[in-house]
Amino acid sequence: MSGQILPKKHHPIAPQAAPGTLADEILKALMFRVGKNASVATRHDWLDASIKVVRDRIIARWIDTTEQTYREGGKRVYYLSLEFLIGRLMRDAFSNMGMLEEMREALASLNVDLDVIAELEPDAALGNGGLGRLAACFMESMATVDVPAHGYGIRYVHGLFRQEIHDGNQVELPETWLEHGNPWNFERRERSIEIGFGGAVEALTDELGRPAGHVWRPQERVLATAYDTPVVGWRGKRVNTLRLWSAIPIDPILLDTFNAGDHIGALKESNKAEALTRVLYPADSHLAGQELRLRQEYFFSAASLQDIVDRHLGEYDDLTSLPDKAAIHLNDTHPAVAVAELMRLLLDNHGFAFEDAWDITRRTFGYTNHTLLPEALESWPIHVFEQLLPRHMQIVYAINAELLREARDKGLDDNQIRNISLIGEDGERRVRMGNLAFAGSHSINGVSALHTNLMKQTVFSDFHQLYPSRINNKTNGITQRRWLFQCNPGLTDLIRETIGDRFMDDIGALSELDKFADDASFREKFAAVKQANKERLVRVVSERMGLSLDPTALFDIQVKRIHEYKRQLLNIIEAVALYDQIRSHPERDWVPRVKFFGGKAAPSYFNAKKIIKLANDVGRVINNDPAVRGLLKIVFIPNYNVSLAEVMMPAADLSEQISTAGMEASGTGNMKFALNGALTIGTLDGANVEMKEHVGDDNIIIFGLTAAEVKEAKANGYNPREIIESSPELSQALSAILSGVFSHDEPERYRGLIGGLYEHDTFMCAADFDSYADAQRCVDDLWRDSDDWYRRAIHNTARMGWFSSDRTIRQYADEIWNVAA
Ligand code: NBG
Repeated sequence: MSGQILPKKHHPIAPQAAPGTLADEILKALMFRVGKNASVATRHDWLDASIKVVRDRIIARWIDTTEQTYREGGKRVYYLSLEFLIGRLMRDAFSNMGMLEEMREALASLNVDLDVIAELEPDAALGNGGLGRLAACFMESMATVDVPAHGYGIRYVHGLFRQEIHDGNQVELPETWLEHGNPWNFERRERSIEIGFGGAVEALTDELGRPAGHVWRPQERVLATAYDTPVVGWRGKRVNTLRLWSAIPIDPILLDTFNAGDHIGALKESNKAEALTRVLYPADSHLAGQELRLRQEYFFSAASLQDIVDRHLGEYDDLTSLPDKAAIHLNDTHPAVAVAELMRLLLDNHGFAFEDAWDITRRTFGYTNHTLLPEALESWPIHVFEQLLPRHMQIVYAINAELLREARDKGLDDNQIRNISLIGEDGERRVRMGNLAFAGSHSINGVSALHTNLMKQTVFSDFHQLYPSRINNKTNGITQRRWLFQCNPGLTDLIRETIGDRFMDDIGALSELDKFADDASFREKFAAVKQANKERLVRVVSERMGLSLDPTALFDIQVKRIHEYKRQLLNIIEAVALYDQIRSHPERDWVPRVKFFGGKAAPSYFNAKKIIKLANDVGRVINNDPAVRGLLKIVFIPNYNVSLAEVMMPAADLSEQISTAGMEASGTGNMKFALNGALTIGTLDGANVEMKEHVGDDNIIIFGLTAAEVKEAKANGYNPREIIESSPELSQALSAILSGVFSHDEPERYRGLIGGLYEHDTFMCAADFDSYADAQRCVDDLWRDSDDWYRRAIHNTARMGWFSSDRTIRQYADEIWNVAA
């Protein structure tokens, strides 16, 4: 609850500030824009007033940059994404405007602690995980490297659910980030766009009875209203716009129905419209499948395209020049229907011939693929698609005819043609959104070198043969402003003291830190910063969970969505094996470790929820066993989100990036940890491969099968039972779990999850177990030599500059969008 900063009786006189100072501005904002006097202001009021003071300066730049973009007439980037996992914005904005310290002091002079009010800002969780957070990092980097860009998405009323753990189980509760309003949002009622669904298509003829195009007559309509958030780049250079759409009914109330006495029925339309943008689908790398999801996808894609087209026509005569002035980017297949929508606008509203429309479309769109997991590849049953978007269905067929003709001309065989078709014919006929996105784009990129290569060999191999120059790689990145400067001020200050400020504008200069790895006094300071960050995490765990932890132990962290391919299970099984070893060999010199887990499971993902329960069960037993003497602790921190990540990344000694090779497209948490000086234990998967190249083989701990070996093992009849039986440690750990050591109340609880590993270990936990356990003991050895450990940790920080999203965005700008950066 928002309390008062000071109890009223001690505070009869409001704090004063000299005229013209920042503190005075804050007081004025409190008075005239929040409507409160300092003596009665709540913490939320102070937060609101502080944001408004800085916001004014941002708006001034926002208007400047917008005018400048219009004046220069350059190309703009439009980043379409169903998810933007932005988290809190205050620190980001203050810091990028260079006002963080000034604001801190001004507030302190008014007896307000900036860190305390910062905690009250809601964490905008309009995304699930890596894909949504990447979009947020990209927005900040585009503003920083001066790319004129708009992000387009949905303003969900409820973002990703809040997770509580009750008795070891995940419980999902609604997230209400808009409860106190949102000072970063500007509602643009004037920018309301009508979006249609359903209905029928009319084929027109001219006076001589010849075909003259089509009109779609939708049966349902809703309005998309824009909410804009300014996105400030580093040093406030450029301010771009994140435009999120909200659905509102065209007729808020059906008065006739109401007057006839049906009060609930009168609100039917209104409820239906509002349901569209009410919740974010909580599925990560998994197909949501429901019609409402397709409605969301079309709703925001269509609104965004209308906006883009209107802006273009406000400046240019017609849409022929669209590809020269607009680069529209599809963040995964979620907005892929935009390809058909642009075709519809060009054909039906602007009279283009099919070939010309198709040429404009393909030159305008780019598409990023973020996963190869078959269960995540979106497709829609023809009847669902057709009923909701009848005109788009016709257009998809027309595009498909053209595509398949081209493929046949180029000599692709029947099987290949089946694979590239926009319509899947196995079983129920479905529209394949990945194929639509591919066909409609001039560039298709993967998110790490390995993932891009696998894309060429697997999902898009036939497309790759047809269009060999379209697939390219853009390895992901993270913004160092949030993921170093803001979340780790201690380390940032130490780096500045050591190598100066240059790295803050040119992250490449971070490499100057490398040589300090051999400087004992620097290592000591680096270690002290890490220690302080670990203590901060210890405080958070103590406050939230009432657990006390030893901050000198090795902090081993795996935080990310819970997914079988990410193999939290492998980590837990190894912890169980270690537990057994500690009990059997108490005389050995065990390294004290705390294993942290955090992450949300999709509400319908049964096994992922079991994994959460297992982590909690195992933790309860180990943490309370006196024989362990506190040498091993297992902590599952509830409700992992961006704000918690900001505390955890700087506090890690060891980062767990242990997915089955070939399955994690890139990963970005891996980058955040390493930048903050954690060593990675990981497989050769996703961007880990490139991280190894950058930080050096000695500074990362790699284990397990490679992607090629996983494929080969599977092809050769992988037999997990055999492997389990030949590994005493693994067998023992699995038997312990199966026999109910961690689930006395329900001994059979893990029969499915663990018992299943013997028969079909899809994610190769058994195959990689011994190698993983060896790697963990190797980590223990490294940790024992603390000088050596920190030497490696420093190399990690110093060599991670390449993984900045500024680098990624410059590559997109240069190689895909063709805009200056
Ligand atoms: C995720 C991948 C991650 C990757 C992010 C960002 C989806 C569909 N994909 O490995 O699983 O880092 O995208 O590219 O969420």
